[in-house]
Amino acid sequence: MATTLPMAGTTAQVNLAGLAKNDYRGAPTTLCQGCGHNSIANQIISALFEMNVVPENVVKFSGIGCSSKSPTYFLNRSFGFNGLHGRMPSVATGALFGDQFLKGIGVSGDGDSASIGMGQFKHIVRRNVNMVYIIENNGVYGLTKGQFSATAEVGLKLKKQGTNEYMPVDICMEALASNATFVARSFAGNPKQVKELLKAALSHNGLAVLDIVSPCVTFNNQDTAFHSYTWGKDHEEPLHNITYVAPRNEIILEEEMKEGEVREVTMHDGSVVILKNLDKDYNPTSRFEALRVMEEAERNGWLVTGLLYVDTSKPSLTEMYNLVDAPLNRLGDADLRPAPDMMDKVNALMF
Ligand SMILES: Cc1ncc(C[n+]2csc(CCOP(=O)(O)OP(=O)(O)O)c2C)c(N)n1
Ligand code: SF4
Ligand SMILES: [Mg+2]
Repeated sequence: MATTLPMAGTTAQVNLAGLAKNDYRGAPTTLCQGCGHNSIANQIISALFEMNVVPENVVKFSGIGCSSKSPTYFLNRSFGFNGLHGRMPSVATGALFGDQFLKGIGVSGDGDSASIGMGQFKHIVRRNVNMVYIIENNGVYGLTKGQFSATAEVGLKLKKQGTNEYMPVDICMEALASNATFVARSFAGNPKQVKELLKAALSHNGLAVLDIVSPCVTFNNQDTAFHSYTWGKDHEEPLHNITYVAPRNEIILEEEMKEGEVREVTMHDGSVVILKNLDKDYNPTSRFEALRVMEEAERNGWLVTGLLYVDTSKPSLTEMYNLVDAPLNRLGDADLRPAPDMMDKVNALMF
C-alpha cells in the first residue's frame, strides 16, 4: 500500500519499501502505440510497486518477440536475461535454481511459448518453478510482421497471410494438462483484472501461468479477430471480480469484502485472493471445473477471464530438493569443498 512520506523539499509517493513508482519503471517503450504489451508492462509496474517488492529481488526472463522485449520497459533495477526464441523456460529454471530466493517474472509471446517453445513451456509447468510466466497472446508473430501463431483461431483472415486453416492451441488447457498449479486468463483491455491477477500470481509458490490476450494493433486488430480489442471487449466473460489482499490488510478484508457471495484463496505468503461471484459460483480449485468452463467458452465464442485454477498444496521445484538456506550461486569454496574425513569415506567406497 502506498504512503506519502515527506522528502527533502518535495513530497513523493513511496511504498513500504521506501520506493517511488518510478523505481519500478524501465526504458521508454519502442513498441507500437496501443500495443497490448505496453498496457501489461504498466500493470506489472503498478503491481510490484503496490506489493512493495524490492526490484533487486526480482529476475526477469524472456525469449524473442515484441512481447519478449517488454522486460526492458519495466524494472530497470532488476536482473534480467533475454534468451533465445522459445528457450526462456530452461534459462529461468537454471537461474532460479542458482538463487531460489529471487522471484522470477517471465514474459513470452504466443509464438515464443505455443509455437517454437511449446516443449519448454510444458516442462517448466510440470516442474512448478517458482515464477510468474506471462504469455502476451496476440495470435500472431508481431515482431516478424504478423504470421499466424499457434493460438490464431481457425478461419482468421489476414491481408498478407491469407486464411488460417489450423485449429488453435489453448495455452491454459495446455498448462492444465501439464499439471499447472496456477492458471489464469486475462485481457489487456481489462487492466484492473490484469493487475489483481499479477499480484495473486506473484504470491503463488510455484509456476503461475498468466495467458493475457494482448492485441497486436498493427497486424491483428480487426474487429472480428479473437485477439483484437473490439472482440475482447464484446466477448469477455469474467468468472469473478478479483481482489488481492496483502497479508497485513486482513482487517479490510473482514470489514469490507465479506458482503455477497465470495470465495477466498489463501496464498502461501498469507495473502488472500477474493473472488466475488458474478453469474455463478465458480470453484477455481477444481481442475474439472476449469476444463469444463474453457470448453464451454470455446463452444460459445466467449473470452472467459479470471483465475481458472489454483492449487496451493504442491511444492515448488526447489522445495523438492534438500537445498541449503543460501543461494547456491553465492556459496564459496569453503562451503562447497567436502571435509577431509568425508573425502576419505568417499574414497574408501570407491576402492
Ligand atoms: C530460432 C528462431 N526462429 C525464428 C525466429 C524469428 N522470430 C523472431 S520473433 C518470432 C515470433 C514472435 O512471436 P510472439 O512470441 O508471438 O511475439 P510477438 O512479437 O507477437 O509479441 C519469430 C518467429 C527467431 N528469432 N529465432
Ligand atoms: S507489431 Fe504488434 S505486437 Fe509488435 S509492437 Fe507492434 S502492435 Fe505490438
Ligand atoms: Mg504474438
